[in-house]
Amino acid sequence: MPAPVILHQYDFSPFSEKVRLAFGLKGMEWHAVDVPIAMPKPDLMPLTNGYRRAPVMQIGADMYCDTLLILREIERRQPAPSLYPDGQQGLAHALSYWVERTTFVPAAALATSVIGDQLPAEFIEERKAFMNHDFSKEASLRERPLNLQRLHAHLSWLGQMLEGGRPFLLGDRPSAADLSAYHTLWFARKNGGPTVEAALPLGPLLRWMDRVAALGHGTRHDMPAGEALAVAKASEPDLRGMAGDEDPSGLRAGQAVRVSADDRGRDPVRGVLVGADANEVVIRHENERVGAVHIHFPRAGFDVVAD
Ligand SMILES: N[C@@H](CCC(=O)N[C@@H](CS)C(=O)NCC(=O)O)C(=O)O
Repeated sequence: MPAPVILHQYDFSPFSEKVRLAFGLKGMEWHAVDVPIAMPKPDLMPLTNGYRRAPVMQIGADMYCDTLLILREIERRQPAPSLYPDGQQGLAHALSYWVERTTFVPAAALATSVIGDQLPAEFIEERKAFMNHDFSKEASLRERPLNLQRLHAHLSWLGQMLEGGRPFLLGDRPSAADLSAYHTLWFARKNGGPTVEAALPLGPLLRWMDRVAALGHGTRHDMPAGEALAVAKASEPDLRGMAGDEDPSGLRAGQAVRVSADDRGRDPVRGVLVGADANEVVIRHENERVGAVHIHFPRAGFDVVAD
């Protein structure tokens, strides 16, 4: 029996919404393990050796970090319907990378300009350290004019892509680019309500947002964290061949390395390099709660150095 697809996620998380929609696009069955919205995350750490961001996809003893790679792996395991229709994988990746890096923080801060005072004080403090950003209501209100400015050009570019009645950003079919552009706006609207909706130039995007939302979330089952740990412990990492010598800086399989995100939360994840190519870096980690696991990162957005 194939190992279940498990997403370590929380419902409030916009990047998790992107993956939930990818399951919807593909009509997949998956299991949700609820992780806390801030550290500590004691049932995730044994699986990821320190990578704490949401979401993480687990299949057996393989952990896929970062939604860029998670979507690529979902596509590899279930190719149809495609997240990269008409051979547009490169374009979809590039658009996703641009749109998330430009819209995530301003969109989140617009939401917290409305709901910032409903979030636990510890969450606000934790995110200050983790993201170097103050998401308190007070600071978010003060920054609201700037955050509206920061989104303006990017949202107008999305509108231009949809001109002439094009249903999705890359054409007639939804792609990873749509999910990446959608989830930060979903978060801003859902939490910012009418105040944020009225302030953002969303008019040309509303029907497109409805189409993306209609993809749904596939078939979700909730799973306790302990069960996910047991699945990892009972599984062997996937040994599908990845080149051990394709790192452009000369790192080689078998070497101890540290992998860090190059934007927020740069705490390194340590392990032994299993393989690396232009798109992916895989390290091995062993822990008594889960045995041996492989932790996969996308190449883009992560730095890998010898430990
Ligand atoms: N580039 C990452 C970004 C993930 C991210 O920043 N996720 C947010 C939640 S939506 C997060 O992890 N925040 C800190 C946390 O949950 O501990 C991805 O595509 O997965």
